[in-house]
Amino acid sequence: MRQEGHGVYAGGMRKAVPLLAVLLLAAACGGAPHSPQATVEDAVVTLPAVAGRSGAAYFTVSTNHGPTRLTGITSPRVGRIELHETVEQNGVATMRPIGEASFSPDSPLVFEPGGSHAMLFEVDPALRPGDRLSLTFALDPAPSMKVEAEVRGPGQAHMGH
Ligand SMILES: [Cu+2]
Repeated sequence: MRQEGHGVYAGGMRKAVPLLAVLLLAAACGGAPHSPQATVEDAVVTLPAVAGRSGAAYFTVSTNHGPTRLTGITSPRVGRIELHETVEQNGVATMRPIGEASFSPDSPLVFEPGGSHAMLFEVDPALRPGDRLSLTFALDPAPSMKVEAEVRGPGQAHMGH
């Protein structure tokens, strides 16, 4: 990022995503030659099968720099989001909340059906398949990442919910 571009860049970003703009500027101007930066890909949200039940989110997070932790996810249209892992007990797959999830440049974090996933509670009932849902990933030490997840119907199975 070139020095003379900063003012224009910050002004353009301020209306839409002020926090992200600040973080990006901090990353660009902080002086660290290799600032941690995470990337969220393939973010998909499946809606609750029945209104009022939980939905789920799946995604892949990678980083360019050292051990990184995903410490939470928030969305303006979801009341509460938990990180869950799926474990097999006595031959039955069950899930349990985890406070955070770790990954590294060699080993991206993959949340997928049947494995680890994010559970969405109190999902905005106005959300429809084909919509986009804003998710903000809280990361450490990489700056937070905001993505627009693809919203799908409940058919894309999430076993056990
Ligand atoms: Cu779950």
